[in-house]
Amino acid sequence: MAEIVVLWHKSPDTDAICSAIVWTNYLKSMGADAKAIRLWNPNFETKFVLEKAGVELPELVEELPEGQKIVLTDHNEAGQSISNRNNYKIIGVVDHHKVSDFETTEAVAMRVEPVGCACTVMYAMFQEKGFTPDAVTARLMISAIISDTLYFRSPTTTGIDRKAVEELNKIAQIEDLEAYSMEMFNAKSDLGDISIRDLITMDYKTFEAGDKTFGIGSVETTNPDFALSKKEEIITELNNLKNEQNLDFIMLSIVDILNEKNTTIVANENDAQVIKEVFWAETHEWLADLGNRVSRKKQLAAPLSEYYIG
Ligand SMILES: [Mn+2]
Repeated sequence: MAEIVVLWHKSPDTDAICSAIVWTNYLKSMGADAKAIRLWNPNFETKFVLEKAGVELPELVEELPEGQKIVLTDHNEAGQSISNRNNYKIIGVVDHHKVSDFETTEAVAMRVEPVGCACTVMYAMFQEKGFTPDAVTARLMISAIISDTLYFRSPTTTGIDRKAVEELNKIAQIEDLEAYSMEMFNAKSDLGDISIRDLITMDYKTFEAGDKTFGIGSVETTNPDFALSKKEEIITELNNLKNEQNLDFIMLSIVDILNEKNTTIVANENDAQVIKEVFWAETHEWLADLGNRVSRKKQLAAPLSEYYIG
């Protein structure tokens, strides 16, 4: 195993995987012996991005040696990370999420910024070191930013994300970014014969707030009807997952990327009540119209955390 292993998070999205590969390239260009490994498989959008970039998926690894030095990208919370994380030595984090239940025994190189994408944070760090990413690395960073910000539609988007894409594309030279973003979103929406459990957990995170734990899945798609047509099965599976994971609340948001609209599948009466209190939204036939709340981090997880912390 390499000296430093770079890890993405559970239910990885394009930023998780691209940021881990990008950061591995960064560490290597600093002379470090680093390697990204695969603990969880990519979604259809990320597969498309890697294929287009001509980048191989990192090697699948089931277990790491005890005491392995690890770097986390696009996450810091334990629940989203490799299990038994305390058996390893976290030496670095590059992220753009809230910091929570994060504890180390030694100092760690931690960089967290409130921008739209982990790759945007990395771009700033490249610049500070005077490193210019190669064309493939630049392409991965652009793809991650497009994915996380829904091509600048999400309210998590900052001017820094836009600037990063503009500058990175001088290197990557993607001819039509808008068209490329559509190809990415269509790839993500082409769910084929995916199982209901995979549909829910493909882009799924659990959060701790006070003494409560809740789960939020998100299906970002250009074809919301596909997931909505499976509502009944999804409700059953949401309740199963809620029981298995001992959650206080669960929801699955079907996010229509192009129309910036969130229709959320509600699993039971209890969760409908929470949705009413937190988002002021009524549930009809197990669906709640959550309007333009397309960002899980900013518009779903944050108000739910606030609600549970009180
Ligand atoms: Mn991200």
